[in-house]
Amino acid sequence: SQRPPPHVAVFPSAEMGHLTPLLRVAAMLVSHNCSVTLITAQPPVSAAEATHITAFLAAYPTINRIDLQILPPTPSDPATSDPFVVQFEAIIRSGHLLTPLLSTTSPPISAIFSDIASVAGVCQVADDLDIPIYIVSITCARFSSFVAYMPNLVESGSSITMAESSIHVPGLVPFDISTLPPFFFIPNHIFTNCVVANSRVLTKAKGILLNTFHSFEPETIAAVNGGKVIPGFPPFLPIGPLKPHKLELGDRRPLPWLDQQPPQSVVYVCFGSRTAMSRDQIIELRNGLEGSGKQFLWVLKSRTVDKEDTEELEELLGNSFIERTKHKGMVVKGWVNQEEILSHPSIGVFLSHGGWNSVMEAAARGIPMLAWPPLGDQKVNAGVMEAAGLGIWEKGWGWLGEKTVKGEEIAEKVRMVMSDERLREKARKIGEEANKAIEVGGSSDKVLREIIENL
Ligand code: BUP
Repeated sequence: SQRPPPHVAVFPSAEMGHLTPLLRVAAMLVSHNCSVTLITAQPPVSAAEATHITAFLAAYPTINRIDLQILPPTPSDPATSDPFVVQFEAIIRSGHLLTPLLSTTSPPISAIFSDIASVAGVCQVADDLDIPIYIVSITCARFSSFVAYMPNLVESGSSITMAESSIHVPGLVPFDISTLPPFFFIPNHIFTNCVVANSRVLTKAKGILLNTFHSFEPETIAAVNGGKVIPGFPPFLPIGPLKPHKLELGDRRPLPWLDQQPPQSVVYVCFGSRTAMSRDQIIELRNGLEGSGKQFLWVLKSRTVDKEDTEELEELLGNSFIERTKHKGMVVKGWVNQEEILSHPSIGVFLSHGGWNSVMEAAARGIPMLAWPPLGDQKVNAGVMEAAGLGIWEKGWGWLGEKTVKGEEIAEKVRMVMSDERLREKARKIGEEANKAIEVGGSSDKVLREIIENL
């Protein structure tokens, strides 16, 4: 007799960089005939999260929805004013509220797929319901391994000691401390506390799904799965690059403009959904893009949360720049469909913050990158991206925001990366490997099928 299809509860935490891969995993489960319930933490921080959840559920009408009203934030922590960090902490604290919501569904939930950022809050739910928990990591295998090893590194107060210039994790190339997020070294930082709480429960998972593919990070995946990092640790399950879900969201104006540009002629500039650049750096980047002489498409953000990002382009860039460069470049504020843009033949290079979704989206299309990481896992991501051969990370620029990088330097680097034919060829090959991995019978496809069979 045929088994009923598995019913998977998928639970994203906060931020577009987390919501996006979790929604993609949900869509992949649906395409493999699973029943899916999407748990949404309410209220979300950004307008982008709210619109994407609504549009996603409309596009996938078979997906069931459960809203989790999260507990109020803890009284403001002086260590952070970042609303996304406040949300991560509140979601973890609210995780146990899921047990009654998930115990009454029909058919019963057969597994939870939890965002790595909220797993400390939901692992108890999996125990209560006696179902397996899978974790979806939103970063590269290398940073995921570091996080997995963190309980061995932290002192009381959850911070890492900065005793040496690099940190050794068994089985892996050492981590230079300058590449790790500075908040890892601050005692009792609210976000580090969350990361450590999550990392302490990772061993409860059946496996850790990763938006990467085997040939992009072969050594790290082999080290973890060979038990060299943490003996007996749940397997890393590389299933990426995650396939885009079908959502027609975002400003469509760049597309007709891109249609008019020659192949591989445009620098696409986007620093992710939550990186606000200082006024000074915006002006230098503006000068750098103009000075490079290349065509550019720039998605500009000046605030962390999109709802507050209300300054007009003219205010930020000046009228004369917009007038002068109107045939050379396009600047937009607000959400674009990045996947669609990266798929356009006119894109030559992606100047990016190195958010892991962005790296995988570039890899899937063989687009060379120039990385300039502002925070979190992004320096480690940039290092992985560069080591794989997909692009360049200009380490001398430091964390984006740490100092103001001059326009001339940016212009020079952009010209250099745009004219690097060897890099372009290498990136093209990576694109081929990425697509092979997700084809039927490819490494990522096989891993995904196995996960679903085991549900
Ligand atoms: Br901005 C922007 N359109 O306008 P990352 C982003 N994206 O489609 P982040 C758009 O959001 P973290 C836009 O394609 C990617 O899938 C983009 O994720 C998409 O960076 C996602 O690249 C952004 O991981 O997240 O948002 O900074 O802080 O978690 O790295």
